[in-house]
Amino acid sequence: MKRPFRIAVTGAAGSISNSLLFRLAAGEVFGPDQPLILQLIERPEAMEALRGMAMELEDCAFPLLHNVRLHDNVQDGFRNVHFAFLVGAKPRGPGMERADLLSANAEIFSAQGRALNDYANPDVKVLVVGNPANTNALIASRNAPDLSPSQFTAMSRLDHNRAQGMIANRFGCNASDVKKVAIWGNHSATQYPDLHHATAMGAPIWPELDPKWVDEEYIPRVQKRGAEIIAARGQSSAASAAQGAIDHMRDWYFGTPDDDFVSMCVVSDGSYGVTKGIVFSFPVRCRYGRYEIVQGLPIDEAGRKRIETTEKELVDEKAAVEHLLPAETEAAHLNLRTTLRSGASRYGEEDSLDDSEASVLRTDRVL
Ligand code: NAX
Repeated sequence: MKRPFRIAVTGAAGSISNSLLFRLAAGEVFGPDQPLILQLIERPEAMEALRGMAMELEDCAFPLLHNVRLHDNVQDGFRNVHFAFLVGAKPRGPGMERADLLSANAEIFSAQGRALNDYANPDVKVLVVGNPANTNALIASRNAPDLSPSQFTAMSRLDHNRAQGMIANRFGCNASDVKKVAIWGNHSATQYPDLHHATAMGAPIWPELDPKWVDEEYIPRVQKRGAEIIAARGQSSAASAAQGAIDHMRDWYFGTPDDDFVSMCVVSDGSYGVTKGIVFSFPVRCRYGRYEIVQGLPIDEAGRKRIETTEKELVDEKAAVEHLLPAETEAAHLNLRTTLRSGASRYGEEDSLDDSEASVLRTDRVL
């Protein structure tokens, strides 16, 4: 039997996790033969809700679920983890400006970056879902001097899937027949969903599309889909966000198909002229646990302008949290090469799978 992967999930009692955890435990991310230990992290106030979640996980009797550990702090929660889903974040409160939201989350994610640096497996792969996801990922990465910036990513896969699903709907085909859509930039309303390289059932779709429909209907709809869902169901996307997180991590780990690419927010290495050192969504291909930004895609004038708009938003976000970005990690972020780490099978000497620490609430204590 394989040794278990340790998976940390923050915000584990929240809505996205309510879908994500069960599908993780069922083997949908790391495969049907990969045992898991879930290290679930919540705010102290939410530990009771988290215990409820752990009981439900236990009640599923998942064969792959080796253990569930509940933590109210990231130091214990990130210990020896191979993968981390950073889902929990501070939501925007009434009257809160975007800058306030950025700095409230900046504190959370700088502490999480430090804890990942100090306690996680050195090959940890990190996916930030909690908003503002791109800048949160940058803050975490900049606070982890011993990890590579390429180990930190943020999620634009939900946007990518939305972009793909809407095209499938328009062309009357299955979503899996739509390939090579791309999301550029921020996971926000400035993102640029790009159809220039997309195909449906193997044929390029751009010649079939009315540019007015793309500009005035399609792009705004993808950009504002989150708000459209909140208006319709009174709650933000949860199951589809969990699906995006599953797809992102699965493809990072197992690789992308040869005839397709996916969108991931990664630290910019200057590809396509995008400012280095911001976390920006690019089309990427993954192989052997590494990702590589797809190079050489033609970008037209209108696309270039859209990329500049979303890039500027991320540069401004970075400026707003500059005081939380340690100078010592700047060079690593500005001189990034796409030589990325692979593998998720490194186990620390001390990783004895011992669950006896006092800080761990074992699920059998709550039953
Ligand atoms: P919920 O409010 O349902 O759950 C969030 C959970 O995080 C809560 O249980 C809360 O106690 C916990 N939490 C907050 N701060 C924490 C901390 N410092 N440490 C550990 N846990 C903490 O939100 P949910 O709907 O699950 O959404 C979670 C995040 O995903 C939000 O920031 C949301 O904006 C973001 N989203 C990101 C998306 C993306 O594509 N990148 C799409 C979906 C979603 O909007």
